[in-house]
Amino acid sequence: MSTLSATASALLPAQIAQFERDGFLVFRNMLEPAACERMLQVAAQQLQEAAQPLEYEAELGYAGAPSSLEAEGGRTVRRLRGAYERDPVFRAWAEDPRIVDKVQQLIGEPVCLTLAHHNCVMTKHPRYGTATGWHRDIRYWSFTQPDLICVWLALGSETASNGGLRFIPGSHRLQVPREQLDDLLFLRPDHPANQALFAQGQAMELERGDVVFFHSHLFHAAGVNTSPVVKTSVAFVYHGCSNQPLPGTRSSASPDIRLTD
Ligand SMILES: O=C(O)CCC(=O)C(=O)O
Repeated sequence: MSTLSATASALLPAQIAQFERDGFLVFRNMLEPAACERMLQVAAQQLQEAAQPLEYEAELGYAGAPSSLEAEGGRTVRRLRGAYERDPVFRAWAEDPRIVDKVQQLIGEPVCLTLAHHNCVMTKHPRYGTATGWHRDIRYWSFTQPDLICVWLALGSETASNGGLRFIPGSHRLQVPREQLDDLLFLRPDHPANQALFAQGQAMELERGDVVFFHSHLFHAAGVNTSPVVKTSVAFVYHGCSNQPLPGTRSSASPDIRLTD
């Protein structure tokens, strides 16, 4: 049985119940402004240098993305990948006991960090940054159990107008028939049965230093950035150490970092 470190980061039973019910939990002002500022500076510098590994909007190919890397806006970055190894400030955040202790309580066992996907600084650019349809993040991973937790840190204000996240509370517990999803596992915008789900979507309003924990089965989406400023967030994903990546998948091809005993 692993123990929580002696920090003031334990969750209340009501918070655990809220996560189980809604599939997400928001913590206001969790990271200090100076650390957020340092991360923003590093991200801006590495964007400027186009420091690899990067993921471009053109590679994702969502609606409205540049048609190729050579097209106008083709080098618009979606993710600064490999955040854990980009700079100590990101690694320290990924391993921050305030996160790890909470994840451990939510999943009830020792915590591992997967570097297989997310593990990134997410940017949403005013031009060429695209909206993301309703999806579950579990599409990115292959684990024994579909129970991973994304920890999303806002480095600035995130609202509906700059492409902030939207969640469908409780949707992590829904069984959704395959026909309501498209080939990439997005909820089909035109499917009649999805309309009631979309109507339940709630915009997350985050400020610098706010953190949201959400379950990998929670349906979420995000819009475009109509502000003049790049929206920048940090996303790491955790799982219980007994929940192992499936052999031969992308999830098992990247390191998994054990963060608790
Ligand atoms: O910022 C966005 O557009 C959504 C990000 C997201 O949900 C994802 O990449 O899985």
